[in-house]
Amino acid sequence: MEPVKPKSNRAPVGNIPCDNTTLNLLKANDFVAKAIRDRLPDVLVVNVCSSPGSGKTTLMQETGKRLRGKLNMAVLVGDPETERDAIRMRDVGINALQIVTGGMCHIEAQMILQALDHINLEGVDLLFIENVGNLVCPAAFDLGEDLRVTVLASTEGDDKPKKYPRMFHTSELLLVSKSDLLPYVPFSVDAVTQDARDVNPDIQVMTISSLKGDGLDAWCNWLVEQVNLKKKNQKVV
Ligand SMILES: Nc1nc2c(ncn2[C@@H]2O[C@H](COP(=O)(O)OP(=O)(O)O)[C@@H](O)[C@H]2O)c(=O)[nH]1
Ligand SMILES: [Mg+2]
Repeated sequence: MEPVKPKSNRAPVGNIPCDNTTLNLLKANDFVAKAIRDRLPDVLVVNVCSSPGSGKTTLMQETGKRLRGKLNMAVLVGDPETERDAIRMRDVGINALQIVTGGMCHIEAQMILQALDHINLEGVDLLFIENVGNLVCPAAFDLGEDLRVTVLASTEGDDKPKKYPRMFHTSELLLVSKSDLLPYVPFSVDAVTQDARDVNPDIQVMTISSLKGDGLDAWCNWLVEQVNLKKKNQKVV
């Protein structure tokens, strides 16, 4: 698989075209995102986005269990309030730190940069950011990640990519979660794949169930491959 372009190579986000000029509203965030990339040259950073409840934390727990002994993983997890998700992850032995946004609906790069001083990343190959549950605002904020993954549960409807296009446009991978519920809900994986590819022809799609384990080997193999690609690129550079 081709190495994926970093977000910084993409068209800048947060631009409002005016008559004769463009206001780069998110420029400050992009500077901080670059500082994060510079600070983590050999750690693969994956920003996991979704609506609340699509199964991000459960996926982190299951991923941590499966990657044990293969990769060293850590998670920064954002929520408007509570430490619940970090506690759930630490309960299964994952190195996790909660970012409480104080009501904010997304994580900004500055929060990640500050959090890096409070988590031990020695020997870590893979740093997940579990973003605040929201398919709108997080899409606009580059967090210095290498890859963006959007999780969409089978219970959320297969019509979301065109309603929330920026999230799908800026993601490398769409994970259709809760596949164990597909027999019970009106959700077509083919339809959501088509919708997502209309928005972003390069997006990859995988179907998983963290509850039953379906698709998790393919997901974990993809992560290992991406970590290796990042390390190789590092050597080449
Ligand atoms: N049926 C089913 N339920 C799941 C699956 N993954 C997570 N859940 C449930 O979905 C709810 C939300 O999960 P959570 O991981 O907290 O989602 P988050 O808000 O995106 O972090 C919880 O009740 C989970 O047990 C799955 O693969 N299948
Ligand atoms: Mg969560």
